[in-house]
Amino acid sequence: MKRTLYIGDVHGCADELEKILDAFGFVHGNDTLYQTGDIINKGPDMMRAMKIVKDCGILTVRGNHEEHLIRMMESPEETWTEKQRKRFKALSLEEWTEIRDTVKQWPLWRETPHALLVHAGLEPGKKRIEDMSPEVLLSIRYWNDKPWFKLVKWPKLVIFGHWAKMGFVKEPGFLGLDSGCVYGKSLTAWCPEEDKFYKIPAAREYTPVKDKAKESEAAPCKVLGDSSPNSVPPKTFDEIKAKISAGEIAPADDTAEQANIRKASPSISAEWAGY
Ligand SMILES: [Mn+2]
Repeated sequence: MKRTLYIGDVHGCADELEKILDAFGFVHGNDTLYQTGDIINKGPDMMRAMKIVKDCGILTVRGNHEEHLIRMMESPEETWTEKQRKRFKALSLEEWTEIRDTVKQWPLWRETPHALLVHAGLEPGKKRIEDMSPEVLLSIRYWNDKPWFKLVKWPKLVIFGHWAKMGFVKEPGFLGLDSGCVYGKSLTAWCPEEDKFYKIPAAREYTPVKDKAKESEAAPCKVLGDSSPNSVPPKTFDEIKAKISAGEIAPADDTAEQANIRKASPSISAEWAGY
């Protein structure tokens, strides 16, 4: 029997990725592997995780971490944030270039025989995925303070990752596979032919769950301009989210579409502004 496996977010957890393929009994040339994106960053061995993706022909989608890498490497080094510089030191330029060239080939979503596969989720209120903003597809969690999948009706099963804090999600029409392997929880995968879940516990906590507020202290605001020049610049992630929600911070070339995203999900705008 030909089988399929949908694998959650890996973040460099190459051992757990290998183990889940073993547990599944992956047969090269017979079985099809899909994955929810975010193969890189945070974890112990992203080069090996990338090699497994390549060797096993895993069909991935682009995650926010892959997209951030592409955009960062295409922008001048002096515009990089401290966080980006720190991350970049994990590998050599040659290795990053190899990864960048690979992940550029990964699509934002895939239509599969069983599902629509996307890294973070879908934009509520839109019928066609082609009309949705890439930043939303790559980063959405909450939309007007509700989980996005509570606000979306889709004709096909939607398989996604990205939301480690929410963890494994199984709701009618939606399957969330990021169960936080890199945070010491587990790597999860689903086989539709067997209707079976595979779960590999993380060998350890590779990265502590991040405190965005701390990380963002004094982070420069790269993209969004502050429309109230006398105000105190925001220092924490919560502060910038509040300012974005209130419309106090907006890019000069604002569009109605961007304004809608900022209002409904300020954390998406904050993330893509470099926070
Ligand atoms: Mn992600």
